[in-house]
Amino acid sequence: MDEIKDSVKKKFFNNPINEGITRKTMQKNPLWLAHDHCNKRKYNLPMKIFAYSLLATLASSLCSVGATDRKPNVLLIMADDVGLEPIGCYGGESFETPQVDALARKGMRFEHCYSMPVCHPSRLALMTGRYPFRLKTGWGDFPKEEEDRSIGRVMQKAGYATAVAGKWQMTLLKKDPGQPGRVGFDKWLLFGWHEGARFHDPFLYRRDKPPRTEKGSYGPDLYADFLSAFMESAHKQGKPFFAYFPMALAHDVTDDLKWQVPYAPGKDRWMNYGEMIASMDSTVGKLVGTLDRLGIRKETVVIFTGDNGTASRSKLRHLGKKGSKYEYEKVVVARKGERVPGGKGSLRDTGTRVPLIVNWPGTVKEGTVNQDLVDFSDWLPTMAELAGAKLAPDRPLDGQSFANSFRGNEGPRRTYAFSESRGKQRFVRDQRWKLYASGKMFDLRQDPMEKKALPEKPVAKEAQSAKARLAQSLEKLNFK
Ligand SMILES: [Ca+2]
Repeated sequence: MDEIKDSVKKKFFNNPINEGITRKTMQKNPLWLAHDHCNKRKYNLPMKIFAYSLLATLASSLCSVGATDRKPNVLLIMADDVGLEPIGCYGGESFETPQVDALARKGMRFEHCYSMPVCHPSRLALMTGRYPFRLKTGWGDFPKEEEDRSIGRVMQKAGYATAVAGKWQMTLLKKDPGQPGRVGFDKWLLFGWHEGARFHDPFLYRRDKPPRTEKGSYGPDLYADFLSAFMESAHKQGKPFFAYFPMALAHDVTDDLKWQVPYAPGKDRWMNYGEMIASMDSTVGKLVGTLDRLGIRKETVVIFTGDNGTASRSKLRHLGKKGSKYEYEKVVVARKGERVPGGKGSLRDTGTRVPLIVNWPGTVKEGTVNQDLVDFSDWLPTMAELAGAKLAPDRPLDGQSFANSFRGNEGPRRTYAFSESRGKQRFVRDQRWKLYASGKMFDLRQDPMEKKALPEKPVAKEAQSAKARLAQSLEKLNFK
């Protein structure tokens, strides 16, 4: 007993929190004696005070371990073909996006997140933490050697329950239906790429079940319900979760099927872009509602982004075999007083500048706007940092975690963001200047639509030094 008391005392006095309390001061305390109810022995009060203090110290240190070291849940929502223009909190005026705006109002909105200009390469970068040109993979492939090191596997190895729903587009699932499992997802509900409908009567793949058409169902409802059920089940099991939601919305219907996928019920056409944005927004609200209901907002990081810029047109109707196969609507969206045509596919801002909102009540400061640079190779290292996962040291990543940016911590920040198109066009940029691998440079503050490149040797000193710096970044990327 005395030995235990001695070791407890030692711990107590060694704890910096109890600095200033000495054995002497305790002994001199007149309230020395008190009754110990457990042992029915006479104990001194200072001893009791010290025992309580010790308990409090232990409890507080346990609480702080819980608060700082607990792995947060992550809900990563990536809308399809949604740039800045359709989103209200980014100045969008054509549509209402109250659910996404609420995430920004209660969280942080980034002004400078850059994706690849189209779906597949953005997903490659997100899954691997590397730029697509390094992966030497064809359109629609995912390199085998990256499977075990992908974002899903990183989270899974860190003890997370993992699930994905919506659009996969890493491979053709009809040829390789088990691939989502190999890249680290425990569960999935995914529409086949060029294999069937994604919205009404969707054709869907699940783990361990043959794919099937869900007659009478609306895909986005099924994807959201699936992820809601997954989050609830992981929460009940006491496991942190990684719910990855590459949405079907607001990309138009798939375009290369020999038959016509169903129109929206009661309509003689598919949903138009505005209807898809409204559905996208309410689907986001549905998932956030699940987190509210479970009471786990403070332990869940909700992230909203887009995989590339707004599409320039959206399919409305099937026209049969004669003439043009489809009727399209042109997508032009009002933002900050201007009418902006969708720029998906282009390396301009309208193709690559995407929304990024991080909402984490109690950790991310409410209503903040962040000017740090983020690009699509940053997802994997950011998730790894949140999960406390160690990445293999032999693995060179292009990405770097931006967790410090939303946690409000000091630490290194990106000095440039990178994007590439399917051809050989590539750029590096910062918040103001953009340099293409071709040598063309733009001042985006003056010329956001890149109408006129700066002279080869820019006149302003600031532009000259920006060009030298960005050229060095391009050089370091070492294209081969
Ligand atoms: Ca897309």
